[in-house]
Amino acid sequence: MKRIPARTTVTAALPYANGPIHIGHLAGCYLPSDIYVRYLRLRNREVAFICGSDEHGMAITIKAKKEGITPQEVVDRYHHMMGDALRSFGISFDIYSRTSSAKHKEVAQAFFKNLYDKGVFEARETLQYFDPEAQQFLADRTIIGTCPKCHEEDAYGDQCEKCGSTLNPTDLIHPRSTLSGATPEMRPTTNWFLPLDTLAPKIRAYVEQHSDWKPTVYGQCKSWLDSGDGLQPRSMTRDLEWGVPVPLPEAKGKALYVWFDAPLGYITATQELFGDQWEKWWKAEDTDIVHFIGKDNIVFHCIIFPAILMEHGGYQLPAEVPANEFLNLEGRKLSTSKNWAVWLHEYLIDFPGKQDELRYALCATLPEAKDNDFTWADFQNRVNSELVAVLGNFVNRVMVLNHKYYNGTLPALPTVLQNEDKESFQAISTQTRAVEKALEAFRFRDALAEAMQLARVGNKYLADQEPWKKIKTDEVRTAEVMAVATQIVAALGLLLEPFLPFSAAKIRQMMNRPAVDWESLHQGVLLSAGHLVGEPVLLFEKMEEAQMEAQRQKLMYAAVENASNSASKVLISPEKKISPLKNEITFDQFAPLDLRVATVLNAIKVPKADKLLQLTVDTGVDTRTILSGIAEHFSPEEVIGRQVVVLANLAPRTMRGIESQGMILMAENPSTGKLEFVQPGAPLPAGATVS
Ligand code: B3M
Ligand code: ZN
Repeated sequence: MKRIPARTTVTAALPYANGPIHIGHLAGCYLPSDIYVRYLRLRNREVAFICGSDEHGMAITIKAKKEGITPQEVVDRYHHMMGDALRSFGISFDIYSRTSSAKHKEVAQAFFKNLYDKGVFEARETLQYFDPEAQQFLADRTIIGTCPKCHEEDAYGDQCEKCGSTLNPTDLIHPRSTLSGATPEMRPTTNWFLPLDTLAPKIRAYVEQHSDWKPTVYGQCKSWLDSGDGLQPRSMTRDLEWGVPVPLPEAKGKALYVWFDAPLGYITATQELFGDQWEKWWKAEDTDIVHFIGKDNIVFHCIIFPAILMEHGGYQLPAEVPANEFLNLEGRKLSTSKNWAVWLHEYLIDFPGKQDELRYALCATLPEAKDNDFTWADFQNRVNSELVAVLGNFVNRVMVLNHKYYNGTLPALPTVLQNEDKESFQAISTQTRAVEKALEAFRFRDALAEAMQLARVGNKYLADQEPWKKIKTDEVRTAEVMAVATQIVAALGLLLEPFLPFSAAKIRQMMNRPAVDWESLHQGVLLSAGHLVGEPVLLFEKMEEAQMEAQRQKLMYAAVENASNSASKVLISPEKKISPLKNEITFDQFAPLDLRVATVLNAIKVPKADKLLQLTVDTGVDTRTILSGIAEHFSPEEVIGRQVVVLANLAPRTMRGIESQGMILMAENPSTGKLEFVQPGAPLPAGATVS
């Protein structure tokens, strides 16, 4: 048995304030942390739920540069938007703070000074890329160049997004600055490094105490520790204007590394929340610190942050780090830059008041052990066949019959329970235990399924007992059945609270029993005979196919529009190799060509054919397969969702055993030979003719 701590400090990763929140964020950490915190509160455990905006780091500087505004303006724009969106979905933070505050600067600088004064850091002079035009050192993300592995031309200094390799800026072939386009040069600079190599034994001892962490989390930590070179010193400062200034006179123009200051943001927020009562939330031995994050943040929360806390001393180290894997959307990686996302603020407009529907669908598909896919078809199915057909239907039938037969006054339970009554009634405590067990182990999908199981039990009980028939022959038994069924509804109003807070509140309102006293789930009877229930309210509505189709269309169009915007960089080349004009043709020779706008629905590589992609396209007239010799220029990922122009009446041709039914029009860059798509200037319905 795990110990029950006196209090739990729950944090959810501080989202970067450089864009709105999407469903990937929600599924990654905000929904699970909220479910967990709501549950702890229901068990009367002392808990603080801490979050805020991460307002430093390169992503924000880059965004500001792009838009010609200051980083502060960027974070001011998104900070409120993000906090509001999360709260609208019922994410019940006790505080949503931000790291650009004066208070946070104080906290982060004091932490740095503490470690500095103890001699923890190693000052190191290294050579860094410097942009001679912009007159500043370049962060990894502001240098792009050719990837040494896959030869993608726009790989970042820390990573190639095309092939996924982790890179150092010096690995790039032909590096260039994204600030000015200049070729960067190497200059010496001093930064302060956290010597993770010498701290490794302590970090290892800490990590190995937690072999009960989720296998994905523990495994990632172990592989960092056990990798060939082991842990390497990591710089905790950067040559950067935007950030918490390094509190040393010799460090002018330098800021704390964002991953030094961001986790300390949890501590700042706790101080803001509790004033001078904050310390026990981080320092008391009977406190558990639990970090909810996405898998890309594991190393920072399980290795670097604990190392910082250890070296500072006096702090508890994170007890649990229930990180999730990634959520995909309609088969593709969610991406802010590619605009492939479902944004929370847009969902709220398209589906007003339907936050629980999204919470439900996401919780049921959380990427707990591996990456998972969100699709609108699955969303619709979960809403219609689970929320509407099981939960909504059960609650509604009970409410309607209570009013019809008893004017809302609850009849008494049977004095002697029949077997079916017993089983259904006992399901309240059985399912409650199962939910508790799953939540304590951070298994949120299972927990939700166990809670829904109670609604299924209720539904089946009604279907078997058929009170609507029994009322004609046996009024006494009907009353007993309705009493049992109503107890189950009342239990659902508590049991579903962590997952579906809006609907659970409606159920409690219908039950005329607003309290959320979880422990009563173990005591059996929740409502006594004679209790007056409230009016029925609608819990869920069916999702129509057309609504789902509209969402898929919206996704496609947003991605297509985004792709055509970013394709507007024009390359100018000194030597143009323009091909000569072909022989003249007449209009009558041109007219038979059936050219159409089509949308690429899917793309895969053709096995053993380096150049070919097999595309599935919607031509408006039909969905067909086209083979296109573009595999050396585009990955399948880059092609899906694009609008293209196809020659639709070209005679089919079989290549590599696959019939190609048409041709995609491509333009060739005369100076580089790179192929580009010919696409409409604005999104058009598939099937639009080109002439
Ligand atoms: N802002 C990274 C992210 O949003 C980072 C988390 C900080 S948690 C202290 O993925
Ligand atoms: Zn690459």
